[in-house]
Amino acid sequence: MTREALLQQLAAHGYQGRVVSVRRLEDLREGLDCLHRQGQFDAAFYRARLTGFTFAPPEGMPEARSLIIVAYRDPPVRFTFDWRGTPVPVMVPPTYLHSSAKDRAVEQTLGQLLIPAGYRVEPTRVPRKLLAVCSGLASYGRNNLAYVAGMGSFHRLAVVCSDLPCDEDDWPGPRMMSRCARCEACVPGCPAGAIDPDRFLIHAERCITFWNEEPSQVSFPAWMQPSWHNCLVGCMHCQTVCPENREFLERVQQGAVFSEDETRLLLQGTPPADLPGALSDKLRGHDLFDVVDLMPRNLGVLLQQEQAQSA
Ligand code: B12
Ligand code: SF4
Ligand code: SF4
Repeated sequence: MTREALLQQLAAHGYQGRVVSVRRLEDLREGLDCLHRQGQFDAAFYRARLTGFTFAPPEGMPEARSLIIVAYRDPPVRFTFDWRGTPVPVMVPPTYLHSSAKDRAVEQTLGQLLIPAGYRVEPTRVPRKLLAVCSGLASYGRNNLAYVAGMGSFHRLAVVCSDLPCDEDDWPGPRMMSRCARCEACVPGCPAGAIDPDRFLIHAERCITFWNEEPSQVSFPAWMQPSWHNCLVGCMHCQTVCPENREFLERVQQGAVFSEDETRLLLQGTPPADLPGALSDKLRGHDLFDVVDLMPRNLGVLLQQEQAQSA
């Protein structure tokens, strides 16, 4: 199996991918370390979100030769929560729902292609955007998201290590989308001011996502205006204003509808074990079970906004 043959087979499954040498793990480490040494990261953000990467081959695969990065389409999902007589649409952005199962499907496809040829694959935890961009699979938007041709930013990235040989690779390095040279829409599009016109790196500690992914006992900071919230978890402002995503914006999947009684139970923070069976099944089926504990805060602020607007 050659790299070219593998990428062709991935394309037949609707995936886009790149294969680079495992030595690139060092480049990825240096990419982050360099910014850290320059003091570009908020200390609490760095500790919480950027210290869990692995920049060595997986323990079970010391002979790893390559990193394989794959992008697959992943649309946003619109749920409906009935509240005070009104059906309120609530978005969940790409990458959150069924992500483990979808990543496993990528790993299985890679296994089916590589194992018969005598190679192995193992998942690994690396900075995925940096790898996608530096390998030439994606480009950075000014909003710091990775954009893939034909997918915009509405995709998810999966990475595995393999012993598939890859001594020579393409590594164009970090680059920004050409459209961003003549556009700044995401700068005012981010209500939190996380996208700084004077530096490329966003201020992650101001990103709404950084806060609404935190456990429910963490309150939103006082400077964060309730009207800025727009998703059950995560945020889509800088992706929806982006002209590069225009053709993908309508490709929204319909999620479940939650009745007024179900919405009330979720807002009240009912412990998952005490939820009625039908509601638990609905949440599990839509992969929302893991965000149930965030709902009193995250859904609460969205429904309050809806009410304030309709008053
Ligand atoms: C930490 C993290 C966050 C943090 C910090 C985000 C950030 N921009 O760093 C928080 C919680 C805020 C966050 C938010 C979001 N995230 Co996030 N996040 C991650 C995580 C775990 C690591 C990202 C990382 O390495 N950050 C560190 C920074 C330094 O890396 P970087 O952004 O690539 O920065 C590089 C460039 O800036 C470059 N660089 C520096 N200077 C310059 C100058 C120029 C000109 C150029 C071109 C480049 C360049 O160097 C930096 C690296 O050294 C990854 C998962 C993973 N394993 O990779 C998901 C991930 C990146 N996030 C993802 C998503 C979807 C989001 C959100 C859109 C969530 C949402 N849907 O609501 C928001 C978007 C926020 C934003 N505008 O970036 C996706 C990416 C999807 C995509 N299309 O890019 C990932 C891959 C996770 C996933 N579930 O698939 N996230
Ligand atoms: S995800 Fe939201 S808060 Fe974060 S940078 Fe984009 S618009 Fe700003
Ligand atoms: S909104 Fe404009 S500047 Fe921002 S990422 Fe999209 S194209 Fe680039």
